[in-house]
Amino acid sequence: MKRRNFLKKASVSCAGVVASSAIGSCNLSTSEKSIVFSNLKQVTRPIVIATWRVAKATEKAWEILQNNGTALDAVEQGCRVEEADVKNQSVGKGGLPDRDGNVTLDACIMDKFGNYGAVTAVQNITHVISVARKVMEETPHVILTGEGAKKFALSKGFKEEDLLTESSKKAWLKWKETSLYKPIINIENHDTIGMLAIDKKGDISGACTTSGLSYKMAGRVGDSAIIGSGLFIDNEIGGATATGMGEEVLKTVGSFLIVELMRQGKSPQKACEEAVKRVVKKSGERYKNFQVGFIALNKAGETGAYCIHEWFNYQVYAKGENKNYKSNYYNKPKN
Ligand code: SD4
Repeated sequence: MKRRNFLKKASVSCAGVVASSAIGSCNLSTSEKSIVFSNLKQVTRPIVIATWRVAKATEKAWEILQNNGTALDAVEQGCRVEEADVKNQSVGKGGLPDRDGNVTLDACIMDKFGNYGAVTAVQNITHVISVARKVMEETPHVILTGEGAKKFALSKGFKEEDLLTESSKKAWLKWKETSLYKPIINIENHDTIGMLAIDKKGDISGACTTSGLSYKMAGRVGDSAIIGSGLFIDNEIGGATATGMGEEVLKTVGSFLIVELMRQGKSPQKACEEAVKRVVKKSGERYKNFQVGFIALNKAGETGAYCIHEWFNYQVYAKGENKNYKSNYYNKPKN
């Protein structure tokens, strides 16, 4: 029988929907009753998954989930860990600057209701993920950009800070010697954090925060803050988030694509693979020179990850264990 034929919708009986000891009996939340699950043999929750090696961020998120916190609080707080870490040169304070030497940040967040908030091209504010959440919860808008986003952040009590650390400044000055704009796969543009979590109630949320591509043109905005591209959440299905060359993710609306593929019955793994193949196909030969990686999580707590080139990895905190995994990848030598 084809996998698709296993799909169960809201109307099926409880016994048909959950065969998991993790959930126990038939006490399904409203959102779970309308879920299209691809595989319900086992339901894992809470769970958090994030791009790259971000053990401290997933640990923070897990702590919140374990204490009955919401997935939304977990992903926000998890992302803040990387934003504050000056050693991470792709996120928050310490991020590599644009070609003019300015650190500009993009971030977005989505909750279980499908609400979305984002900020783009923000300078001098470290915790842009929290500003994005405030845009979502305290304004009639979904995206604020540049000076307007900063003004909003300051009005909400966020602190103005210099985000360019000595080591990022040094790297920028070195880059300026040649000013060659050639993003190097997995090196310069590494470590944007995209995080997805399911809480004890079974609700999913996601967040994504980045300083974007290093030495980008001033004003450039990538995928990370854009709904459907860098992040997408549907509480009936699951979520997905992206890392790598934002222009390519934007052109394929990769995270939305993955959630829609899961809706059609694909596992998170198969959905990530198909999205990467879509990016590759659309790019002709160019894919050889850029990296794109996706992670996904469905409502049953199944995870998936796939990327174009080797060396993308991701962090999962589930069943009390915080582990890093190497992602499978597309660009393998063909015999
Ligand atoms: C961007 N997708 O701005 C981001 C960069 C990234 O790890 O993911 N870096 O295009």
